[in-house]
Amino acid sequence: MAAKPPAGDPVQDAPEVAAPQHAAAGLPAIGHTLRIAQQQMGVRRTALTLLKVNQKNGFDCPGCAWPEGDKRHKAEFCENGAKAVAEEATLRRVTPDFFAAHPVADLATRSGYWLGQQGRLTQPMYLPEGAASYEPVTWERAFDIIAGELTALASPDEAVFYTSGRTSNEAAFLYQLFAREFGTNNLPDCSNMCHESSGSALTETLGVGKGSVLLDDLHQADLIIVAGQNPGTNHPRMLSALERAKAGGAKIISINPLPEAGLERFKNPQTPRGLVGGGTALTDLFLQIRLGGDQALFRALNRLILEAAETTPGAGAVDEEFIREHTHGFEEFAAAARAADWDETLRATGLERAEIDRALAMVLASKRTIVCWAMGLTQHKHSVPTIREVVNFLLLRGNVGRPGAGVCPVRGHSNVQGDRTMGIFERPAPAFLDALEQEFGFAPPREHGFDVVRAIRALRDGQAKVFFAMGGNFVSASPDTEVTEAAMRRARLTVHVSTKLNRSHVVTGARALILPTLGRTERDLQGGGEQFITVEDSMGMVHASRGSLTPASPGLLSEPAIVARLARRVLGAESRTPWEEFEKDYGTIRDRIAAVIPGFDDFNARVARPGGFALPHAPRDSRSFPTATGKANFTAAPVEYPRVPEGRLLLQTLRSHDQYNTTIYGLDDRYRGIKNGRRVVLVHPDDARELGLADGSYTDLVSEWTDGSERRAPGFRVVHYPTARGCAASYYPETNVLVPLDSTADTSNTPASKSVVVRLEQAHPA
Ligand SMILES: Nc1nc2c(c(=O)[nH]1)N[C@H]1C(S)=C(S)[C@@H](COP(=O)(O)OP(=O)(O)OC[C@H]3O[C@@H](n4cnc5c(=O)[nH]c(N)nc54)[C@H](O)[C@@H]3O)O[C@H]1N2
Ligand SMILES: Nc1nc2c(c(=O)[nH]1)N[C@H]1C(S)=C(S)[C@@H](COP(=O)(O)OP(=O)(O)OC[C@H]3O[C@@H](n4cnc5c(=O)[nH]c(N)nc54)[C@H](O)[C@@H]3O)O[C@H]1N2
Ligand SMILES: [Mo]
Repeated sequence: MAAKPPAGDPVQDAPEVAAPQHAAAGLPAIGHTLRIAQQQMGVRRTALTLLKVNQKNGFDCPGCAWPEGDKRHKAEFCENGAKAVAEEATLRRVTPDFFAAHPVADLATRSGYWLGQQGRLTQPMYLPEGAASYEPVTWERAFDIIAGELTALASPDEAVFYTSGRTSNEAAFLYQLFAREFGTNNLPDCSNMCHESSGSALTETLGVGKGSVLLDDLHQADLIIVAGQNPGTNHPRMLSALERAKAGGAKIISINPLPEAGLERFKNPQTPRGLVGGGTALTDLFLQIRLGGDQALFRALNRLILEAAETTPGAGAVDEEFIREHTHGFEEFAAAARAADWDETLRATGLERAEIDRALAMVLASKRTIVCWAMGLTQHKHSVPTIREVVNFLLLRGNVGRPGAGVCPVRGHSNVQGDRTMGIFERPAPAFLDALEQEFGFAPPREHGFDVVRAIRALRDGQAKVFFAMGGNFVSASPDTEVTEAAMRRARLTVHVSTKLNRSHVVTGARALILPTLGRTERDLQGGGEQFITVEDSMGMVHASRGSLTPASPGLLSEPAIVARLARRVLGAESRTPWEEFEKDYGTIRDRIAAVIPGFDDFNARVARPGGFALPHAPRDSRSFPTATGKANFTAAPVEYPRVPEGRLLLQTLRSHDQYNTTIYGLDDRYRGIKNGRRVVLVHPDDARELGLADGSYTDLVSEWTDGSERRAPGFRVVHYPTARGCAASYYPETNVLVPLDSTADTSNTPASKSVVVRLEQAHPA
């Protein structure tokens, strides 16, 4: 029973709508966890597997990148982590017979949900040019095919090597090493679509593109601002940290166009009060901001803080000593902040002055402030200046580099931060390349490579011909689905190292390969014995992860083994890198990581300690800032916010409670009151009335881009919902078709998935 996927395509999208909820987790979360887990794994495997999640001797949850505390619960996972585990540890299998029964043309008509529900991939599969179906292929032959295409390229820069953020440190390090020995920096990754804006803004202002707080800082904070993030769904374990902070007296401000249930109230399933009582109210002040209004809001707060310092000097509204000793650019910033315009602020944010004054009072009362954020801040045209304004806000009161304070970009994929640390980056720092050259004795390419958006353009224009993906689901995760799919179809060869079937396997180049791999939950046995891998969480903690389940199929190879064998086959005798040794014993990879990457000295010894170790972070550890000026930089960008023409709405594309990015677990979004369907658009009742959109009616979403082009996603059920005025929300990836490829954030080039100008067009029956 458990191992059987649904027979037909189950996506009968027929949304049913109830009132949104006002609290997250509690008993229902446990019920949902067990139901989904048992459907995929059966009862025994569910119990065995879930007890290993995030334990010191277990595996790192393949869900989000939220850190584990030092004291762990017996069940250190959440409902959505359990769903992620169940997806991977499922007993369902995709065999060669499955591919024989389903030609690619058939698979291309299936939903992403259906494809994912078929189970784990079991064997390498090959789609020859012009063939209708994938056929089984040996690993040897698969590597021959890839090597043939790669060595036939006119330049190594005609190949693209994508990474999704689940890849281990060991696999990521080998993968970038292989790409660079082959001769290219074309290493786009999911980060380009995710926290790239955070990385860009933080590197420039603080000198380190990562968060500056540890878990204990959250517990010690006086004020935590959560902006553009929905932790109840996407980082549920963060709610425990917020609950603990509240118990210590912290206040919480949430800034969001949507009233997200998880931020309103948390019923901690680990405590009796959370199971049967009312739980803990989390948010003290909810600022229901318009999409893209955050830069204006933080600019206004900065103006008010400066004014408070002037009207009551000596009261410590700004941290003068910190500003003097550790920062650069204050005067220019202060002039820009003092000039903040109230009319513009209120227009951009949709807030009232009194609400901003209430926030100010809480800010001034706090000695230790943390700002947490995720995609609501990173996926706009002006995301980089927005995050820089958040940094200005924290610098003003000295809230960087002291306990209980700092920047906290909350990462998505469980090892997306580690992958970047390992060198998965299309614009590597010269110092990193120097270290690589020194250690491995080859000259790495110095020219910058393609990020995600540039890779799509290169494929579209025929400049890139081979696309290789280490995990992920590139065609569904990327913007402008039609453009991206057409670009992919132009490739000579597309290769995906994957655990599960997805749309990227059926929208292929002339030839295609699927290389099935081990997941986090599985035992990894190599020549040198049982191996473990390492990951880095959102707070820069590095620790080991060990799978314990028998692999889904004997036909799988681990990611490090795949890269090592491919490298040997492609690079041949020319490479002096000991690929074979790396494959046998991952400890030898860690020794090389220690030699190349700062902060990893004694890597093997330190990662053997339960709980792992923290990477150094200069601003956090010593208030030193490795920026161009040697100080923390204030910046003074003009305030921007999206302008929406009459009769249009600004659409954000976000996650439901039942999905992991492009992996759909189910068709419900419980906290938002939506069941049994994903094609919904949430619209404020007053906007809906003005636009003549009855609740329950159906509409097409038509995006309008500045070059006059239009994109359409048909058939969405209108849901009257308490979002901010002028704003709408729909799920990703169904709406990626609406996001123009050229609509990206300045500097970071991240697709602006949270600000799409749309017209809602209803079919009027004749
Ligand atoms: N279960 C589960 N966990 C996940 C994922 C998943 O898909 N499922 N994905 C993982 C990944 S890769 C990532 S990056 C994270 C994503 O984590 P989130 O960033 O929480 O994910 P989104 O669903 O995109 O939600 C964006 C939130 O920001 C708000 N928002 C949108 N625009 C704005 C804005 O302009 N201003 C403000 N202030 N708020 C705004 C939205 O209303 C929403 O609450 O989660 C990770 N964890
Ligand atoms: N419109 C819109 N688009 C977005 C976003 C948005 O908010 N709105 N968010 C963006 C963000 S934040 C991100 S991070 C990207 C996500 O982009 P990706 O990371 O590319 O996409 P995922 O859906 O996480 O990838 C899922 C696939 O990964 C494979 N997989 C799972 N586990 C493993 C493993 O252990 N090893 C290997 N090799 N493969 C594995 C499975 O085959 C699965 O089908 O999407 C981006 N796209
Ligand atoms: Mo992400």
